[in-house]
Amino acid sequence: MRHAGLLFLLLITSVVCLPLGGIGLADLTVYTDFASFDGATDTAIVENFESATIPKNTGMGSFTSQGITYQPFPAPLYVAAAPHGGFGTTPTSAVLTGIGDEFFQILLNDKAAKAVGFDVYLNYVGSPVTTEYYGSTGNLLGSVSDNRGTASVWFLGVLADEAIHKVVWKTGNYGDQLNTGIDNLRLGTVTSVVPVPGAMLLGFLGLGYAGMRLRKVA
Ligand SMILES: [Ca+2]
Ligand SMILES: [Ca+2]
Repeated sequence: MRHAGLLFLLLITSVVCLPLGGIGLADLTVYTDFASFDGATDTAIVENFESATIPKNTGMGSFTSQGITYQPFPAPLYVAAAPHGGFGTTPTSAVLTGIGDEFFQILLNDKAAKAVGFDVYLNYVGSPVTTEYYGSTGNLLGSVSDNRGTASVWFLGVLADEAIHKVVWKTGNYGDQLNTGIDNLRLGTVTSVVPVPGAMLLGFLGLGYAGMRLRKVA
């Protein structure tokens, strides 16, 4: 399959915060367009933050929805009902963000999955959002620094060699006024891995990686 230059896959492996003891690095494959991610996975949206059981425009501590737990560090979580200002691109539906700088983690619990994706909202400031992906023992599988700007709602999807149990979303600098956030969290399985055309778009898309290497596709 072909996706005209927008497709690239990367393996990223963490170079920081790994536990001692010779545990092998797990590989992450990163997608920035949904069509390519969808071609390599079988996933479904498990959370769109629209449910009436999720309060809107209200500071919240931890909450659980659809078996998934959302925890702030420590500033309150906030599900912004649309339309809501502060994002680079104004959401058209409810989006998970935070009061103050957005810094939260998502515990997938018994929905841990090898394929995880979501929509990404960034802000005007241009400070990157870092997402981190953890395995069953709290092992860091990899991280992505996302600084694609405000031109769109972006997609970010990762595939891992082992189930992802936790996703951490970190941003700082002006998050009290300018929001970042996620929507349409989707989980599922890996069905195939498609070839990598190259990494030339990395700088263009403003993505950074910890310990990047390209995957050789069988
Ligand atoms: Ca939504
Ligand atoms: Ca905020």
